[in-house]
Amino acid sequence: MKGSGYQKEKILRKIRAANYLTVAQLFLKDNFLLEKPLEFDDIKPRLLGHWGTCPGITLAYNCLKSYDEDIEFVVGPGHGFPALQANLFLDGELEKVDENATRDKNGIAYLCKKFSWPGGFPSHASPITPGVICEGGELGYALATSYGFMLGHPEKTVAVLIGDGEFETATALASMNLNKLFSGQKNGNVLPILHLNGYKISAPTIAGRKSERELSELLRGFGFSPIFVKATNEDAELALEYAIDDFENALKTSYEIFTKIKKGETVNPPFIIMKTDKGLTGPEELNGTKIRGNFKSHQIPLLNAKTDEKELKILENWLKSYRMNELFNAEKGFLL
Ligand SMILES: Cc1ncc(C[n+]2csc(CCOP(=O)(O)OP(=O)(O)O)c2C)c(N)n1
Ligand SMILES: [Mg+2]
Repeated sequence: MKGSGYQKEKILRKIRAANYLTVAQLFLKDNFLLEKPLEFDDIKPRLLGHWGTCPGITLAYNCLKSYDEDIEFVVGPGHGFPALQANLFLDGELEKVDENATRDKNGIAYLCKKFSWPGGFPSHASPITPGVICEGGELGYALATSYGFMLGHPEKTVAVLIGDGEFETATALASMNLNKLFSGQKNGNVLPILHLNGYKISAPTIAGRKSERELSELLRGFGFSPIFVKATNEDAELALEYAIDDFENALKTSYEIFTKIKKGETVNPPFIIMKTDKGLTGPEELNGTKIRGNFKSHQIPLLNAKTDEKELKILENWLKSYRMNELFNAEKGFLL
């Protein structure tokens, strides 16, 4: 993907639209634009999919896409497919290969109805996802795939998102050594991005339990230059705003390093640590149990939204929090 310049307001709007469409894919079988109050009948009969990783995928996707360099994006957490799908839909990439994915009301309905549905789209990234070279799904291979991809292509840069759970797999950890085998001078640039959301399926991650110093020293030991991007403000929208600034600076620093490497200077390649709450922008808690920033946001945070009034209302407020009416209208389409 090739960027068109860093315009923070634009990135924030796109992130809101993508997060809305992510939640809509996970939950809705009707009333996709909330044109009337949300009802039990609008909710899918069987709720499945992964929410927690999605906002981080969308943050990384849009910061990389907006940077003025040609960057390939490999997504390790393929279980966050609804986020990838939402972004590919909004960018018109899906419509290029699927004539039903029009960027209008019908296309939105199609996207949501067909997510994780027989004969429709799978729940995870898959070979039918435009541009996918690593499905995710089975965690571990994203970093190795990225090193393989840039072999013999000094003109290429590949940014690779690695979940902090994936980072615990033997394959991902062993792949951390590949920067010692492949020269970034003769090959393309690999930019690993650790998505430090602190949790895997139902437990904290080891990287999440390390101090910043311990994690930085671990990465330095593997021969990388660690750079932090933080979406950690209590207020989710402010968290995203600050993270976008951090991301732009991290990419500038990364490219300065890549330029030095290309000139043959001895310098460790960059490694971004993107720290976010798991399930950022999602519901904060349910019945006294923390959801945002906890493993409870990993899959479907409101499992009883089809039968429980309170959960339905939380879902409706969650969807409304993205203010989709400012981002889309039926006549003009997306206003992004
Ligand atoms: C090899 C492998 N083991 C287990 C799983 C099951 N699994 C699916 S998602 C997940 C947690 C991933 O956590 P993380 O990488 O931190 O991603 P996050 O959802 O937190 O962004 C696991 C263990 C898998 N997909 N692949
Ligand atoms: Mg994680």
